[in-house]
Amino acid sequence: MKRTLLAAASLCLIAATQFASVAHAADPVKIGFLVKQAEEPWFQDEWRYAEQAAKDKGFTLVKIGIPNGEKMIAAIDNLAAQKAQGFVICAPDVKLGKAIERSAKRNNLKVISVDDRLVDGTGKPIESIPHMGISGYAIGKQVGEGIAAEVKNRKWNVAEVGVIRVAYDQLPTAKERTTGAVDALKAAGFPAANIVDAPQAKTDTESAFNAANIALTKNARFKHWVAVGLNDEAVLGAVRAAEGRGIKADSMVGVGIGGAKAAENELNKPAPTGFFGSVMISAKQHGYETSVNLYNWITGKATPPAEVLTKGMLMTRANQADVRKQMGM
Ligand code: FCA
Repeated sequence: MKRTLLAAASLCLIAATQFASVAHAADPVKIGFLVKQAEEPWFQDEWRYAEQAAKDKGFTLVKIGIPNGEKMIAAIDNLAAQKAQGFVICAPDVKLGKAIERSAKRNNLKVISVDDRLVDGTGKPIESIPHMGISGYAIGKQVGEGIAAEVKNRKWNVAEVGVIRVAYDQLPTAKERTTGAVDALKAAGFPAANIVDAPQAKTDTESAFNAANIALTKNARFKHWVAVGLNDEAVLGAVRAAEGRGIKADSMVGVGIGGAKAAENELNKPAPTGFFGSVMISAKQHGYETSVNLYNWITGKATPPAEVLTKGMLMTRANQADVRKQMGM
């Protein structure tokens, strides 16, 4: 009798375990999409395309802005409490990489990074976290080449042109981008002595404006200016600061990186400004593909590629419709 009961009990246990695993497989997929600067048009676009992926694949997307480390950890814990299975993240500071890895592990969540590659305590990329970012140096070079071509077109003497590099060197992708831009300008004949660093405290327009203002005040000797930075906001800040000092569209060539709403608004103002163009990058690829990669990983369909680096295209007033079309935006 005892034995029959035991056997029955273990059968129940097996059935229960099987039921549990089936139920688990059928759990609705929920993923988080965490971004450092939710108000920035680039991140709004990423979210929009991630929503599209959620619709196409039938999962739930939870969008959370994480302006600092504390909010980020709270968001990850919150996702776990909501029974999410993973998240895509652009962290407020890439040095939080190890903390992210730990809290994802603790909560049994899969994680993919987007835009900004996470690093460990020694500054090395964390290879175990799949990543999609832009090819920063190559895209920076496109910025520099675009500016150099326009400066040539305007027949400016490069010796009289100041280069504002709105800098945010603590973020590796930012440093790669502006280094690529400056290298291309140097290769086009711009004197190294004309490059003026303007370090920004944050990666938004206001911080870039403040940084550029100081740089312009200290370097009144130049006749013309060009500006580079990690994103459109950085270059817009420099353009606005220049305008404030009477340096307008005929004396400034700024080229940003991004091509989202901020650039679109600027390039469609009735009169041209010093914001000459932007290297458009693909918010669609970054938002849509990272989400689908994570979905496929969670559902056991495929492991995500370890690293994907995406390309950009120079967009100006002259070719913007065509670039948007070619980038599928
Ligand atoms: C970084 C920048 C953003 C955007 C993104 C692709 O996260 O801060 O503005 O350029 O890379």
